Amino acid sequence: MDNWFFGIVLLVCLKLSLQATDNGVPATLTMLAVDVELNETEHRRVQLTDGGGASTDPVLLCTPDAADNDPVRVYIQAASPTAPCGMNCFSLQPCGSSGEHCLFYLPGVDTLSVTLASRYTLTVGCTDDAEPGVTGTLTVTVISNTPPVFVPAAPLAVSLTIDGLASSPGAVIYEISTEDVDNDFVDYSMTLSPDSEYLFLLKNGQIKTAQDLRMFCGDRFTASITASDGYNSPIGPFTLGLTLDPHNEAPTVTNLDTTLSYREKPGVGYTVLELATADTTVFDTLNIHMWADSSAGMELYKLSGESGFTKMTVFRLSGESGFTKMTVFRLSGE
Ligand SMILES: [Ca+2]
Ligand SMILES: [Ca+2]
Ligand SMILES: [Ca+2]
Repeated sequence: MDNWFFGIVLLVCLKLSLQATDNGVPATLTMLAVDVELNETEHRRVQLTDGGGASTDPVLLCTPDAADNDPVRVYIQAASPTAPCGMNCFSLQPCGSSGEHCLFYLPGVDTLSVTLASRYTLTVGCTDDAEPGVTGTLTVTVISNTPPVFVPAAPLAVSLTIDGLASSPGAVIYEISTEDVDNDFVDYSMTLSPDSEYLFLLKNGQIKTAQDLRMFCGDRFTASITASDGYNSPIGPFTLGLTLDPHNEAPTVTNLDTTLSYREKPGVGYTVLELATADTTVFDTLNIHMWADSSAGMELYKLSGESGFTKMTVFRLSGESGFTKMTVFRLSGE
């Protein structure tokens, strides 16, 4: 047993002596960068560089003592401050030539916040685990995220006139453009006045017609567009004033509002009112809709005829005298 025990001790000692020798000469640490940058909104494992160098630039060189050539390793000894993203947020990995190491940010460990800590000082070391390690410092500057900007930056209000009678669905009316220095995806949001679905906004910033603008009885839209990179408050609004010239004029019924009375039991089909419609821009048809304050009213009357010859007739006899309020709604379209 004793021989086995001494054998094992001898093997361990031999192995240790092969790994490192304490000859009093430490490994050498050469700092290749002293200040690297990190985006506040970084969500990837990303290599940190000084911003001006190549993306593969190492930050330090750790070389063994030439006298014993013991294997060496690097380590992060400390980070200051320790929160909100301390030394666990960073990792040194071999890269480039022998002994060179790159610094990586590890996402998901903690949260970066320029407000809480805009700069970390990392104490990094190089050692062969025999002699004392040698250390250096590396500063990580956290770069705040910047909101996008509209391109061009001004004006933020543009007026545009288009032919409202000659637009086809899907036509590009305008294109919003933005720039984000952080290369964040910029999301657009649009509100339309009057509130409608005649125009829509694509993710690429194009504003398109959703349908033929002849269906719109009006001469103006105002579109308000904001843009957000998801990290900052939305910018804008950018306002697009869209004038339709020429445009589809809204139709009118010139003999409304009115109150009518007629003799009792006039017979089904009796014309209560011939609607006097007027529209300077009628396309295929002029559609007129009607509804009543009560469902009973809708059972009593109906609209018939086309375009300028629409009339309101008795559809069913109620057998009672009374008052029914009817609302007529005009819609001009194809
Ligand atoms: Ca050594
Ligand atoms: Ca941004
Ligand atoms: Ca019209």
